[in-house]
Amino acid sequence: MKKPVIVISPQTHEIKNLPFEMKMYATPEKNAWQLQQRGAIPVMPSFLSEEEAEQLMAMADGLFMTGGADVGPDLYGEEVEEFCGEIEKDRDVSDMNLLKAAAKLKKPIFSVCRGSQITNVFFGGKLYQDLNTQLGDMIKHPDYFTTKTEESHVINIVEGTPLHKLLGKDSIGVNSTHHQGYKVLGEKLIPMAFAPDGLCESFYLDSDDHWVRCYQWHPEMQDFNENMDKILQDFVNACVENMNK
Ligand SMILES: [Mn+2]
Repeated sequence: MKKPVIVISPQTHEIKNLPFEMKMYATPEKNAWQLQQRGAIPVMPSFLSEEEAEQLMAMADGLFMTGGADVGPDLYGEEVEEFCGEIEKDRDVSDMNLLKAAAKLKKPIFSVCRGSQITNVFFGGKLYQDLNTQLGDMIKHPDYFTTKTEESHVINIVEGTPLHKLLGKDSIGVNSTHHQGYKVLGEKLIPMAFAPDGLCESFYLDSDDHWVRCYQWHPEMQDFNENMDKILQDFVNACVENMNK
């Protein structure tokens, strides 16, 4: 049976402890593994131009936007504040090109962590450059001391949203390794879940013909978790449906 092809947005990774410099395009193994074991063929390109991204997305059935460095505030019309983290400019450009192509061709988009933040920005949203500095006393979102497989905080799921329909639950536990967050959601983006401190943690695109689901946490890292299983399989199913259209 033919399998859906899913494009994974790449990041770069510096290999240390070599006698020469080596930078690689990379993605955590788990990103590819989660898609593959659910019946998809994951592919990871290099950073791409607008034209290249469109040609590639035309051959694919879905887009997985991965986590990583901070999104450049210039993309949402703000100055870089001192509390903003590391920015990878060429990655920002490539990510926006992939999103533009997927949106134009209406390929399903599934985004996690930084991927969800830049997806929000792509649709016209804005971000907090640092939650603790800009919002002060909140629950611990940059919870780097737990492993990503553990639950850091609860999220409350909005009734009537695709996530609520998918899981049939009002709240679940999620990991949390983000220090930035959605400040303003983009046009036609509807919140699906909130943290107990009121921060939006998930949204979808209000559209009949374009499947877009975004999560501030890392469902792909929470192994053997019934909720994350459903969230990930939901994406692969959307890609299969798109492939068979
Ligand atoms: Mn969080």
